[in-house]
Amino acid sequence: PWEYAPAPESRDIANLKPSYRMFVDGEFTDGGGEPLKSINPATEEVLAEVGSADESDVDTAVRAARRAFEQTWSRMPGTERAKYLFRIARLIQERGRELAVLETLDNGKPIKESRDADIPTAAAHFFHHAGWADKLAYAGYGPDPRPLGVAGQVIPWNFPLLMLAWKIAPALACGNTVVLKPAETTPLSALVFAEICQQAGLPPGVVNIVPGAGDVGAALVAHPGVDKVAFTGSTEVGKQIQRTVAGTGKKLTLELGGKAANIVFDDAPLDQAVEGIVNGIFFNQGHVCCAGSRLLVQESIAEELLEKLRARVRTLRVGDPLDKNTDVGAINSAEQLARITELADSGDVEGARRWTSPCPLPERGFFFSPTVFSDVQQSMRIAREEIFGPVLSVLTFRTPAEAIAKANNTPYGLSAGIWSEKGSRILWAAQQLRAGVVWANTFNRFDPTAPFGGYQESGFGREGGRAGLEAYLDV
Ligand code: TXE
Repeated sequence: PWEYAPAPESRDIANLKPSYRMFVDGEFTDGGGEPLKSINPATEEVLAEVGSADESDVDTAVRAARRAFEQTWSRMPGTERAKYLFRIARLIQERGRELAVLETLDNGKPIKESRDADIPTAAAHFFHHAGWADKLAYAGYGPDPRPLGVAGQVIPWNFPLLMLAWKIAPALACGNTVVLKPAETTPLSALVFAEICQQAGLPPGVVNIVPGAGDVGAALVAHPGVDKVAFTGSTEVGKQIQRTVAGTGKKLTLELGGKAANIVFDDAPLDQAVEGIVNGIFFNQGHVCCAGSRLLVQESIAEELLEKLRARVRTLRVGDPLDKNTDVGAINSAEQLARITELADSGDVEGARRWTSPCPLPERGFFFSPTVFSDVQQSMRIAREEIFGPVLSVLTFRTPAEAIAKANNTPYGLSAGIWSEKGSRILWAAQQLRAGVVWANTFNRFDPTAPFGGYQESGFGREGGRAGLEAYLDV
């Protein structure tokens, strides 16, 4: 079995400190909450202790954000705000290596993903929104769209820095100030981002970072000084937040779970589709809200496609996230590993056929083998519930109409994929699918110019593109 030998220099590259503190009103300060321990999920070792906020810290942060909103940020010309956002974007690039290694240590994702996807895409979001800051009058919302005020933002652990960028960049571009709570298992890159805000000379109070568990998120969402709430996380917590916010006049956007269908028609370019299926479910260990977790394949090609798919999955390397050759890293936490294991086991009990990649797993850390379930029925839990792990459920269909019916048979509606050589079929299917994002002959493509968001229980509101600005403006 593979031995984990953490490269000692990785801690230096990540500039890892023994402890981190919350960031409020331009200063790093001790929080009043019980400190968190951030764990490297690939080794189970403690990376750092992180000061946690309590309710009174949340109050201080919201007041600081309000002051900054009223006295500086909302009054500043867009051209000036743009300069700060450009500076932040450049600093993310300059500190990209440090951030990538830190993100991989804290989250467990393969270094090639944090290096090539998370960090550059986070920088791209700041560049993109810097470009909007002085052009809001051209966004199509009338000549004088106004910022909302203080944004309370709660993010998950699957793309810690990238989710922060999706939330903070548009908020700042539009003239809002921010109090953001990172997830309790991955707070480190958000606190390095706070250093970047200082380095960029951002006025105090414009960005505040309050680490903590769900109670800190709940206090932030409920705070009367917050004008807008943005949440990415589980559907269950999203529903709770919706109830908290109801009747308060706060604006709300929710980006929740998904159970995306990746549909392969009989005329699809199969080798290309196999790459897209693998990327769709094994990218970031499947900790992706828009993961292509249900493969719908036309019956006539199902056997051939599955054979190609298994051959490809066999070549995936599971293991040390810091190794540049690793394709599938560590599961973010013991809790998430337990959730994945329980749901996968339900697949066995309900009669699906499990196939597991033969790649040996490390002895320490939280790992789960890439898994493909075939003979899956729509009624099974593995076909209905979000697994949020490297587990693919394969279903078949005979006609295009049946493919659409099965794809839409879900309470979610975040994303979908279509594989076909026929343009007319792609356009037809994209029209029929109830999903906020539809990819054709590709999967998991993200770009700051493209709005992202869901239908139904996947939430509402869009992030990215012109539509994403709407969430942070009174129009
Ligand atoms: O989510 P939570 P968890 C799904 C995925 C996963 C499941 C559970 O299926 O298996 O959710 O993950 C904060 N008020 N997704 O438990 O609890 C919490 O501290 C305010 C999909 O990690 O929703 C963290 O910062 N905030 C998803 C954030 O919410 C609260 C990404 C997300 O944690 C809170 C993550 C409360 N009452 C999980 N309780 C996606 N859409 O990408 C918790 N939080």
